[in-house]
Amino acid sequence: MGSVSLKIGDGTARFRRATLWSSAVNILMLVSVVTTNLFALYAFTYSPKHTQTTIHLAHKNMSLISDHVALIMKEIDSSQKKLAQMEKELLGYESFDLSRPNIAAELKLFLHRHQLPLGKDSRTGITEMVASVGHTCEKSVDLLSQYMSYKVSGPCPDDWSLAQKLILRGCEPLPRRRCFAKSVTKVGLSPFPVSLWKPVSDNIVTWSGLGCKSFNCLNSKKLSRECSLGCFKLVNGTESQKFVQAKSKNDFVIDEVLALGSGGIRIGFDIGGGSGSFAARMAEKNVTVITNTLNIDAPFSEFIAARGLFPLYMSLDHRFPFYDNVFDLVHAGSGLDVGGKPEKLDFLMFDIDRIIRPGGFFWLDNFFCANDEKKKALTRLIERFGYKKLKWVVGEKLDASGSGKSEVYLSAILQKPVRV
Ligand SMILES: *[C@@H]1O[C@H](CO)[C@@H](O)[C@H](O)[C@H]1NC(C)=O
Ligand SMILES: *[C@@H]1O[C@H](CO)[C@@H](O)[C@H](O)[C@H]1NC(C)=O
Ligand SMILES: CC(=O)N[C@H]1CO[C@H](CO)[C@@H](O)[C@@H]1O
Repeated sequence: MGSVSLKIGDGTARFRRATLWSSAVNILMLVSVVTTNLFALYAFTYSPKHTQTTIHLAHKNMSLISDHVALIMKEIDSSQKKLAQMEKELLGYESFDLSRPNIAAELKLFLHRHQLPLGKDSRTGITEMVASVGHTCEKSVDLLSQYMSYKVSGPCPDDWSLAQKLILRGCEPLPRRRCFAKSVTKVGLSPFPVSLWKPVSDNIVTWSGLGCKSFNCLNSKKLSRECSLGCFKLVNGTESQKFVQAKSKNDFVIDEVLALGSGGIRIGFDIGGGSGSFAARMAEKNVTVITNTLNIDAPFSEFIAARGLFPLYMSLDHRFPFYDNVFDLVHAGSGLDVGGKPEKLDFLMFDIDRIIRPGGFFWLDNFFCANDEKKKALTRLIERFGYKKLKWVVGEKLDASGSGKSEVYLSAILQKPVRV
């Protein structure tokens, strides 16, 4: 059991291993079910061949049967324990095995449990301090060890893309490190609010690990639905028209949405916010918006920060680090499409609901529904939350690639109800 290899090669290998493991679990389950049934059959059809048995013998037979049953129960119990153990290992819930070879010393040090000097803490009830690190990190322990190999108090390796790779594999939060992250001189930052629409210099961001080495290059790329062709072009492009000019009936403008909130919209959270223009337009209305982004194929975080806006570097697999009912508005587009099982979107939607205050808005902005079925599923999900539909627009647009196919988009302004 302890032989589960955590060495991660390419994704394919990992997938194959996962499949093998789950087949192993299935086979084990099957075998245990079959054996159990055979035992049971044997036990219950087990009858004396000679009919003129004495009560004494019958008793003996009875006790034999109960011995058998006890044996079966023991078997089942141990199979269940084995299964639970395998499941634990599959999910990566086992705690880190720090005795393995090639574990970075810094990782050991960071993860080491420290007994509280004064014993049990009366307020929290804990007796030892544990370092906060995503349990899924265990599945990428080799990459993690690489990440934790550095010189203490020296410069960190230039490895932000390794860190992001770990995050995308669910290793979040990452462990802390004791080295100095690579820094770039931020020359030419403008004061707020001029900074909101001032082009950002190529020189103030780290380009290592990225295909493009300039914003010009990025502007010619279709990075995502939120950032396609020119999302870093702040002047004379389409980026500056977003949220102030409606290009289709699916586009709502900020003034119109704020008017629905009659002055109560002051703080917001933008999910998958591209280069931060939603937050920029909101800032002009004195609404503070935090933009959630990772640096996938582009230095989004640095760009947003250079505009004088707040980037939150976190994947959508992570519970939002905000308290319940705090935001007046949450804005999200196709970035919400997390894929996988429907429950995955469920978990995300419940977390979004959690952070919106009663009466606050959820602005679903041009959510791309690959097909009608997906639109229906999303609609059903939203309706479960009992939001008031202040606006609800299903639109079709021609596929941007020019294939002539039309695509379905959903935009809505939903108001969270007061639940008692
Ligand atoms: C934007 O367009 C105006 C007028 O067409 C031009 O004067 C200006 O130089 C352009 N700015 C940039 C950054 O391209
Ligand atoms: C934003 O706040 C400033 C300072 O209080 C004020 O002068 C300005 O009119 C406000 N802008 C909007 C759009 O409310
Ligand atoms: C296994 C066993 O001991 N079976 C006994 C059950 O009872 C009959 C008599 O009724 C014996 O002949 C069997 O040997």
